Amino acid sequence: MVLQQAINGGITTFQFREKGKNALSGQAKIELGHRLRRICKDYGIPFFVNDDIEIVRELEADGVHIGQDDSDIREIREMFPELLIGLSISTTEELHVSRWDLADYLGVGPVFKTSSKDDAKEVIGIEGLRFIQEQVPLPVVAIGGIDESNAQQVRQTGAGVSVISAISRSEQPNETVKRLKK
Ligand code: TZP
Ligand code: MG
Repeated sequence: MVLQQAINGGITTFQFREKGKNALSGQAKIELGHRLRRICKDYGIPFFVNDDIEIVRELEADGVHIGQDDSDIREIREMFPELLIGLSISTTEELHVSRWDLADYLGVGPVFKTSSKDDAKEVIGIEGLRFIQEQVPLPVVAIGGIDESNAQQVRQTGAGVSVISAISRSEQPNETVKRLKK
């Protein structure tokens, strides 16, 4: 399975993001979450839940990641004072209207063109990524269209790298992760 192979390749964090077309819901989603959570626990990989605060406790998540249109970060911080919280930021405007100071890290992008998110905002490029990094004293994890051809460029900014399709669609996720980290 992809997660197991990605762990073998050296991923350092996993986010459970079961959404979009053909996504599981209800009990099936929770069951999948438990399976993935188990694997992460076995390998000491921090497990984050995307958006769905209802399943955070049940899956004993280490963190929650929310976007601009999800629950208010103030509520999330109150509900989960002990968890890590990530907040998505796509533009400087979003920074200005967000309580990013309540987050532990920012997810910034899309840095490059992506086909994994239907409602992705405009591509910000490496320059946009750097610009947002300069404005906040928080760790930044870059997202959007990151693959083997551009991961190094992203890492040079000091940002972390988060990836969906380059790993999940790879025939050899293990090798892909190794190359992404080179
Ligand atoms: N947020 C901004 S772009 C994106 C998300 C969730 C999708 C990233 O997926 P991929 O396949 O790595 O481009
Ligand atoms: Mg979201």
